[in-house]
Amino acid sequence: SSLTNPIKNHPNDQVFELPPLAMDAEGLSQDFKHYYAHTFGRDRDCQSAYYPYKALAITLRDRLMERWKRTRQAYDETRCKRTYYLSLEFLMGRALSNAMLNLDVGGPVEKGLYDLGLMLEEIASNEPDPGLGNGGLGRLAACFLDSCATLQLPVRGYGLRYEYGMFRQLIEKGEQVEEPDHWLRDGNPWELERPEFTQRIQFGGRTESYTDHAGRLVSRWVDTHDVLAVPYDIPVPGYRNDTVNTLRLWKAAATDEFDLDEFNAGSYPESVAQKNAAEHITMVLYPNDASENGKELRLRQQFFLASASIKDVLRDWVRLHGEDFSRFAELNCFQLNDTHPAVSVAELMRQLMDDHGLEWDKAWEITSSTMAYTNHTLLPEALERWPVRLFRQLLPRILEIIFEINARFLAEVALRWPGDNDRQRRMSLIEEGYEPQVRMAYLAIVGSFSVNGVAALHSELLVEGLFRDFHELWPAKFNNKTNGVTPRRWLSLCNPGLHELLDETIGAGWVCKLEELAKLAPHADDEAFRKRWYAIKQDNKQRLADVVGQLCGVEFPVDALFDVQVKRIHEYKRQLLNILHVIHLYNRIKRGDTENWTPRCVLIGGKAAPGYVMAKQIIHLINRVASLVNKDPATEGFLRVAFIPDYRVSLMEVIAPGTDLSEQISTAGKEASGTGNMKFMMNGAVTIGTLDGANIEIRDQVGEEHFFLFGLTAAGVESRRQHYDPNGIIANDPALLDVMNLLESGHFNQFEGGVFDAVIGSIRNPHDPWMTAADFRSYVEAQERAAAAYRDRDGWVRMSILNAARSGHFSSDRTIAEYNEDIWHLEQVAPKP
Ligand code: T68
Repeated sequence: SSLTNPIKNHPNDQVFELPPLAMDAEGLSQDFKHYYAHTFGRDRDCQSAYYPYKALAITLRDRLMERWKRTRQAYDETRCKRTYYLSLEFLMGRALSNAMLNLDVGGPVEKGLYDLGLMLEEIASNEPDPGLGNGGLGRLAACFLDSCATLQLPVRGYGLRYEYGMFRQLIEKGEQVEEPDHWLRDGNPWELERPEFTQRIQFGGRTESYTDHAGRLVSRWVDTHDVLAVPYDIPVPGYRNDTVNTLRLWKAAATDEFDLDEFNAGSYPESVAQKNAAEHITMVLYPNDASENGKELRLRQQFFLASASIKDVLRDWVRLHGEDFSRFAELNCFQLNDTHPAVSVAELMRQLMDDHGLEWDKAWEITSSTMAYTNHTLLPEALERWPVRLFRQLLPRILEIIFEINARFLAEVALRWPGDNDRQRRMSLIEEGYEPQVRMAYLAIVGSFSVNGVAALHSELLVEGLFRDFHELWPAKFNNKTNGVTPRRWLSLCNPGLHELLDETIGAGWVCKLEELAKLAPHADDEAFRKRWYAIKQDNKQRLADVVGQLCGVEFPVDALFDVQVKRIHEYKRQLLNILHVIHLYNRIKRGDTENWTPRCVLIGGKAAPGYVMAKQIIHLINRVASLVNKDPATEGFLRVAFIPDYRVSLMEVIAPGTDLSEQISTAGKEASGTGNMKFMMNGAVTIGTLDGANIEIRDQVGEEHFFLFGLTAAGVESRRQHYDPNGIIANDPALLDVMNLLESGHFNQFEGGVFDAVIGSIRNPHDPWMTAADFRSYVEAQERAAAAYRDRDGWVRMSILNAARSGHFSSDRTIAEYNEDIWHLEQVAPKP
């Protein structure tokens, strides 16, 4: 538009001079009433429970808004270094109670509403739980943003504003059914649309060479089909420190141009319909947590995020520093959350060269000292490879740049290992073959100055295996950053009872210095303290039991051991091993082998990728076992089993505090880190687990006597593979044989012949990559130790306290401090008062 903003041209800042907003009960409830009645125009007759929530959300957002502006100004004025966290997923969870906690207005809000005759909890329950992520990787990004704001680090998240988040999971006849999650249907009070920062993103077209003004022969990208990227900003408040950082999510929108050829050919509707395709880019989150299916739309999403975010950063750079990029690398860092945004390496090169006129060497120096890459998996099926053909068609200019990066990189390899052609082939960014592919992890490594894994074991396995050649070439690039979770959401918010006891016992400092939980340890010997700890746990178990009752129709008595496994359903995570143990317990009950029995309630939850047949079969099996066990009168008082549908962030907020035993039972070497394990530990659950991912560090912290260890080690798994004989194992283990007999006789699928054949068959397969049978015996024994330990109530409570006390290391504040110390090197910047 040719009009300029009259406020911008106004000679003074009067317009922005507003008194700070009230933070007391009276002022808050005034605003609440104002928004409810005046802004949304509702009254007592309003049928929808959503508007009170919305009015409260806006009331709080106003308080964030003033701090948000001051934070932005502080970052601009100090010209500080910044980091951009690029992720296809941000699994933020609900924002309202988090905003109240961080603004420190929980008490006043509750009182203000109470004085109006309203219950805060009831209002807050109407907030949808945004599911813009699959699982651990997306939730980690959310915990990291929380810690960055709390540590006052200038970090901005960049992601996609999916219209539909993670699907909603229903269980029908024991099977998973997916339903679309239209979470934006009623609007989102936490987002601020910023159309003025819209970017134009190129796709398709072709490249052509031309001679630039300096006489250089250069390439350019032409005849493209462009899509607009419109940013929506979400505030990320720090804990009681006036910092509010930004999560910027891009929405795809069509340009208003028409395809003139089609238009002139008279196919107006077709020409307009094309626009529709553009908007599909941010329509839906891909629901795969551990495999890439090579869909074109997914690559479009990845490039769309990379291109829009980098353009946004470069525009800001030019605004503050002009076209001089000499200090760009010194003042900017991109952290790539897995390879999903790895195309950023080539896109930053492209923008620096094609849009800002830099030469290759200068652009490469900047790119390769600005990008940092975090790996989240060792599973080969999760490693991204994109067909060269797809790149050529969708991103021809980017492919040219990748080829050039590869040529220069391979020249470096040849210099270091002359004549080692096999190494060249192994390390090439392009995997040759019938369908040549771009190896995204290699692009990320070559283009980054830092590569990290997410737990000590994981980072070791990376440099010994998958990235061995690269580690040999650049050992200093590789490092570990063990994951963490935010103690604000995962202790303070989700466990108010414990929160209060902690404050009273060790002071309130633990919220931002979680190591201080160590001060709890001596209290484990204090009987009165243990009593209170136990009482809080029992209350939390009741809260969980109520939810299980509502959602599963299964009664969980709170004096039983609450044994919980919640996470995405995947063969490597071995929910199947868990259910084999349940069947074993059932078999014992039926045989009358119940002496010294510990009553147990087993809860399992998690989503299967819609195309993952085995995972869906596992869910089906769990549900069949659950209904048979629960309805058998023999199990009364001994065993209950439930599958909780639609596992998500807001459910975990009830589950973690109410759990006694945390199941972390992946095949060793397969779970990169795990983060649910940390949430459980913080809330006083004891872990039963393998030596995998961060379990190892959890056990190191809490001490082996307070952790139920079982199973092969990662090295043991690999050496066992050669001569793995599950059928021999089954034949020699009467308990496992009984379990297999029950399964194979169709006991759990009486009227559904064969439905579990694949899953049952996998246990007997000598090539079973997850080696479920190998760990069965040792798992059952660890479960027996756990059950015996639970019967000693005092001993268990002591263990529970020590687990929480030793969980300080797993705060994402510690993780982020390490990222900053070793990779980002940001200064803390506080907004002016
Ligand atoms: C998880 N990865 C790891 N991936 O499995 C877990 N993948 O061990 C780790 O604790 C966590 O990352 C955080 O580091 C994932 O969650 C995905 O969700 C994913 C999504 C798309 C494609 C591939």
